[in-house]
Amino acid sequence: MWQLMMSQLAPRDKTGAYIRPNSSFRNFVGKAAENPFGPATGRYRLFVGKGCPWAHRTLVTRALKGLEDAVAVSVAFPGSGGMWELESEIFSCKTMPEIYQLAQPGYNGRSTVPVLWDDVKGAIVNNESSEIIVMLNSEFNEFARHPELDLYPDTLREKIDRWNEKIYHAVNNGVYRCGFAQTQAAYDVACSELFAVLDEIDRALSTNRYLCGNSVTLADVRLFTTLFRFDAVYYSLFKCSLRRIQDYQNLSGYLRDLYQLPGVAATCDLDAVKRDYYGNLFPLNPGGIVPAGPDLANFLLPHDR
Ligand SMILES: N[C@@H](CCC(=O)N[C@@H](CS)C(=O)NCC(=O)O)C(=O)O
Repeated sequence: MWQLMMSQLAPRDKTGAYIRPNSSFRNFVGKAAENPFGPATGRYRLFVGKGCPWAHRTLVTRALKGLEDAVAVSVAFPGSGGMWELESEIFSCKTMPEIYQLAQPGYNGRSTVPVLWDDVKGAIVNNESSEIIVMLNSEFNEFARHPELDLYPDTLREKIDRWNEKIYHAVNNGVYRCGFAQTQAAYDVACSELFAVLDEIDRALSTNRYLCGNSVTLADVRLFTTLFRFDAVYYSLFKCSLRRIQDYQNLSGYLRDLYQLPGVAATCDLDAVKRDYYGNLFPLNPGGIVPAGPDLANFLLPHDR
């Protein structure tokens, strides 16, 4: 029964390792004359879930760039039947699957968040967080309160991309590879890769304030949303339990440093994170009981970075 439930929750390969499905809407907002998705204020919105680390990346980038007035947000929460339900009905839709059907009738992939949505065309621009944050960084500068902040500068791109590739596989998706592993062997591989890369990052952070030097980049944004959930959720629910982020000399302060950047804390909702994970991944936590700790005040301690 557990195998059956897990296979519905998490696609796997023949070794029992989790495989994340590809995102299917991959358009870009941009100024080119032939691009139907031109930059504008008040035209685009993000559909997000507060618990979701991928959606959280888009909220952090929107906050750091100061795009709160330019790009709207619609919040979804996990409803019955494992689908995202919208906090308030919009375009006559109550759920994310309905939003996907509105954009593409007959769509039969997964209805994930985040989604970058075009209110004018009634279309999904993109549902891949790593691409949405690149657009939010560079294509909305005329409407941003912090256009000068470049989270993906040309000079650092190679370095950022290198970290991103490593961190996506071992950490961002790595925690899911631990939690959704369906054999001991698949879990063992994912867990040792996860902690090898966390150890490597901790070493790099002993000489650098951020992953790529003294300024925050998209590599930090992408890592942050996984670290924020780590001790509260992944450590226990996903069995990522060799070490906590709090136990790392540099990663612990680095996490607090990012949390304390202007605008970031407002995007963080640990109660929603815990409720979403512990309450909705039935095969991993059948009773749905949400643990009490850890204390959110930890994030406000001095970061000493
Ligand atoms: N590749 C996507 C992944 C997004 C994703 O997996 N979102 C999860 C929530 S954390 C989701 O909406 N899952 C619903 C489902 O798979 O049906 C991205 O990074 O944007």
